[in-house]
Amino acid sequence: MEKIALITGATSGIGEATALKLAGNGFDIIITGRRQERLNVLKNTLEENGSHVLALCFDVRDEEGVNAALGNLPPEWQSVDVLVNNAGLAAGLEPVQQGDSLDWNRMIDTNVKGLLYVTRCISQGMISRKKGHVINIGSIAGKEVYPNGNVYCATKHAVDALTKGMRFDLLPHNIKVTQICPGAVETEFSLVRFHGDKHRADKVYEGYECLVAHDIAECIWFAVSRPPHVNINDMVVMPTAQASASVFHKI
Ligand code: NDP
Ligand code: 8X3
Repeated sequence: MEKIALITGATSGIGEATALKLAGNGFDIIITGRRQERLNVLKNTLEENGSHVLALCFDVRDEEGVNAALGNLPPEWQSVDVLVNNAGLAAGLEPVQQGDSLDWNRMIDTNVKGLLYVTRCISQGMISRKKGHVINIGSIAGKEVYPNGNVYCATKHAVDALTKGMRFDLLPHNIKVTQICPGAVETEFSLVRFHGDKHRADKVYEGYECLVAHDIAECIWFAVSRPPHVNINDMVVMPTAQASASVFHKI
């Protein structure tokens, strides 16, 4: 087997682009997500290009499901070199006094607890092999707070804190920990945030050149491809036309 990368949330956007990028650079890939049909399509594409692929369909919010899927990997897939904690979402964009607790729970359970469940499972093997690389997909929303971003921003601030915490905990085990924090990337992110309202989602990306998922995949590859003694701690990556979460130069 080549080196192995496990990417959560590979059925769309940044995760899918990262699977393609790492596979193109010789990695065998474990792809995960909840949409089995999309996993099948991506697995076929990667295999046609010569990669070995394991597709695992589970919800990162389900602690038992995560443990069942990742705690019992087939022997040839157990030596995960790179974990990309990418699965995540925003749900809603309302002031906190109008917030929907279903949205809050989805974000907290996915972006924070899901990331923890997956990391605990996969880091065990990295610790016993004394090598590995955990890459957390944070956000500009983990560096600043914007109006109505409340709970999503809180979850990404949590990812920022967890990244720093993991770096301490995994330091004695020779495991790298990196955070990549994108600004606006055109994916299914806004469609999910606005509960399927395509018109509202499209507006987020109008009037300027936003990032695309491949731009972030390239940053992930840069971090992954550094020599063993170099760790990229944190990368904040924005469209040229974006200065902060809510300030854009739109034409
Ligand atoms: P997409 O909506 O395109 O992709 C999200 C991915 O996460 C999908 O593959 C989805 O798979 C997966 N996912 C969501 N919930 C779960 C769950 N409960 N269990 C398992 N998988 C899940 O959005 P992006 O690619 O943009 O988002 C990827 C990451 O990047 C997220 O963490 C997001 O917060 C972050 N980010 C995005 C930015 C942007 O502007 N797009 C900017 C900054 C950060 P499925 O539905 O099949 O389960
Ligand atoms: C996604 C970017 O600005 O919508 O994390 O929070 S933002």
